[in-house]
Amino acid sequence: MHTLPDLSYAYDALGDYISGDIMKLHHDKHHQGYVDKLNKALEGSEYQSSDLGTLLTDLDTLPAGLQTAVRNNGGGHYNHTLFWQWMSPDGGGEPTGDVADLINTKYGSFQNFVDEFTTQSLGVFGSGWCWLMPDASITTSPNQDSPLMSGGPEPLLGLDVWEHAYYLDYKNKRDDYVAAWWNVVNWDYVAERYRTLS
Ligand code: MN3
Repeated sequence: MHTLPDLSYAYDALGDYISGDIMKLHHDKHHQGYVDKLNKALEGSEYQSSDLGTLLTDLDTLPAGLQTAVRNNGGGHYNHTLFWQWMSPDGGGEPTGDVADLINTKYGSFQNFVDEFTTQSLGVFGSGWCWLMPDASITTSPNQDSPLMSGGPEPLLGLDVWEHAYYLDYKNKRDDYVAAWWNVVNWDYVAERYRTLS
């Protein structure tokens, strides 16, 4: 059984950047929905206790009848579990150390990176995610797809650009949401991932 992880901070801890109303809806309803539908899809199958990352990496080898449910709901569970950790009430600012070096080497400056990541986030048509990968490249995925599904490594950082992530606070203004999100990015967690993934 897959379970919904608790947030490590209060629903309203991200202040005006992302409201408690959004966090509660996003975590308790949307993420819970992915977990419930994933469990329901896997019920009675031999994949019931399989590791989620393995299911996503090996998506193509699953029975055809399971692939869509695991792609959408397993991907949703996986992406959101990371997303809560990519934000923190103590977040924002700029990365330091190895992550700063990685970004500066590729983009010249932190601001250039922010501009490029923002541009790609705004360019996602409909619902999806924007990712910073361990090689410093920026990629996007539609829906709840994860870089794992295309055989890629795990992302260092990701941003949910589904409307459910911002509509209550920002209506249709994804650009305002992305601009606000930089103020809560948990660079300590990104650094921890970089140490283990690279
Ligand atoms: Mn979401």
